[in-house]
Amino acid sequence: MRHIAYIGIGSNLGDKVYHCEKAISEILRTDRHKLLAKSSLFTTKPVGYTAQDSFVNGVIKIETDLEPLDLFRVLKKIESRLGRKETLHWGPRVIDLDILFFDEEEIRSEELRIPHPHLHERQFVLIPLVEIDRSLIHPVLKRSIEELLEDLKEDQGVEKLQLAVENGK
Ligand code: PH2
Ligand code: MG
Ligand code: MG
Repeated sequence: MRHIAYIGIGSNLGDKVYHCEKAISEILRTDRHKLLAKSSLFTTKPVGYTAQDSFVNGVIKIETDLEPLDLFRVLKKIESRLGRKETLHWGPRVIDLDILFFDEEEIRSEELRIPHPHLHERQFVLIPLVEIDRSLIHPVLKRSIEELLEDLKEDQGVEKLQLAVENGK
């Protein structure tokens, strides 16, 4: 069975852009996933635990033949291969790979929650998502990504990264 998954990518340690790009290429190394869309990368102020460095965040949309728990485990393996250590909850990390949506499924197990329970509160997720699919409907909240973003009035400090290589410079 083919499924559609959206994956949130974040890093706030070391070469953050490199870690995000490396994670994306690791995800795509198998023929079990196909890249359907990739957002820009953004520099973002830390949300939650704020006494930490800024993040680089982005989102990809993939087609996958894995089931949610298997995809989750593959992402955890890639996180640890890239050097992620379990430290503070919401603390600094080399790489964080979160399943945001998986088809229209709702999953609430101890190990995994889909849709990601905080995505609708976070501009660092919604702004990249809007680039990919602004009319995507959150299957639990029944609102579009664009509407969820409009609901967040405060400025959470999300800025598009300008990469020199984008212009061939
Ligand atoms: N991830 C967190 C907590 N806070 N803040 C930003 N800006 N970006 C993140 O990816 C992030 C965060 C927990 O996963
Ligand atoms: Mg996260
Ligand atoms: Mg995570």
